[in-house]
Amino acid sequence: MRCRFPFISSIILLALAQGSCGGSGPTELDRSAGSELRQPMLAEDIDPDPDVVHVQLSAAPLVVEFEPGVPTELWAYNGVFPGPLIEAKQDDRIIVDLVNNLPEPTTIHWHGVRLSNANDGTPVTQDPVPPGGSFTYDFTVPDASLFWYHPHANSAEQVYRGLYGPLLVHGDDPLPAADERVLVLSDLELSGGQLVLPWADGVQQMENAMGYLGNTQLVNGQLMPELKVRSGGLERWRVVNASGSRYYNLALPGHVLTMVGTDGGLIESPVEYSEFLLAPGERADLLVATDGSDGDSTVLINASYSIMHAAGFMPDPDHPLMQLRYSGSVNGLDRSIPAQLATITEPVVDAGEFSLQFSAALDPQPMDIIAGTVDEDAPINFASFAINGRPWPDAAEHVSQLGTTERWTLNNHTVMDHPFHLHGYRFLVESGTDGGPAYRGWKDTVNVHGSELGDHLLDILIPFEDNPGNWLYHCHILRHAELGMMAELVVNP
Ligand SMILES: [Cu+2]
Repeated sequence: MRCRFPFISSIILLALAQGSCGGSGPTELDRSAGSELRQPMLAEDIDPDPDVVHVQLSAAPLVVEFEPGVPTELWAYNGVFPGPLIEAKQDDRIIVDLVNNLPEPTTIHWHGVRLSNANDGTPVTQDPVPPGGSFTYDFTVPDASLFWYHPHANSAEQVYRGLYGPLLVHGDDPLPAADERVLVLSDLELSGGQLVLPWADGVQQMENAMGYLGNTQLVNGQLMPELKVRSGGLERWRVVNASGSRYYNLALPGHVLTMVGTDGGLIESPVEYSEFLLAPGERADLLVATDGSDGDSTVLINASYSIMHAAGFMPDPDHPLMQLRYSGSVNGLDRSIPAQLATITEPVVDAGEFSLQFSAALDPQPMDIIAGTVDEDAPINFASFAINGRPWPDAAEHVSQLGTTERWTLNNHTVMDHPFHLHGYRFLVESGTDGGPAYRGWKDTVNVHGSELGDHLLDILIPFEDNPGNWLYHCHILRHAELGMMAELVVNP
């Protein structure tokens, strides 16, 4: 057994308790409400080279219990849910042997990693791995941040069933020492302890519109876990929204969430939030000064937000995610956060401008329902979602040239939000209908708000610095991507 980083002590303790860093077989861990927050199991590195992380991932069905004695079947990696935490250092080489023990083909996409094209895990880079088959991914990680991995084959279903895990790449940073946690946010629909399969009853228009939203919101696969924090302490939360549909609008009453990093690493300067919105696929690096008194408790909530907010309906109510309990204290901790965290140089646009429009073919149009010109009880037919008017796989491919920088205008011509995700490259948000970005940092996923007026624009700058090949960009509400809101980018060498 060998653990690379003695960095999150609770991971190590948990791994030791299990007798292995990697973990295999069904987990017996308590997932019911009120259990102590666990860290994702650390993936075992089988390569002794300090600059190579070699792990094995087996995708297979897994039975877990959210209520004692009530089995729930998920799909998971290495018998743990969420999948194991892969830890590496910036510029490490990562080798992953995927074995598919699922009843259908799968792949792994390394969300946010600027990697060589053949390792992107999509239908334009590889044939899906059949049941019983295997595939080895081999790439380097040039950026320090929290990334994540998930299938890119039948992904709305496979992610919903539980196939995702975190990939944390460490680098130098100027932040004060803190109690670090990886928080994987996701949701499932449970009924009587059974996983509800939203697609099982044929076409479900609500699921097509909103994605597969679950009634059970989880942190690291746990229901309303408890996290003990210290008075006078500093928490650092590396958060990923691994839900294929749900937005998380994080709020911790009485506390400020200080954002220091986003998808691709540290942002230029810290930004304070009372509510922090994380769209599907996005990550955040958040610092929280814990200044309560011993015995206090507070609840991290997913505060009310609706991806249909532009249309003024279907708000999500507040939902509790995690209990924080003050236990013990620490004095004199240096919690000062530098005013400048990173230097981010804006790339100069020297190639074409590309306008990209998200649209949805709906009948009737929600605007007509709101305007009262059609019966509000009329069934809405969500026929397809599209980029530039043509649903995947019929969408036109966009061709770019390696070594250039392009400005893309993301135009959301629907009333609902869509999280835009670009594979293989990072981008800066330049400006939007709402004004400039709230922070400067490298993104691979960004929420494009819906608009009551039918258009919402966001300009992003994309330097095509490396890794020519065939890439995808799509909405990260995975059901929308499946229904056509996805297209291909070809970067020529
Ligand atoms: Cu979408």
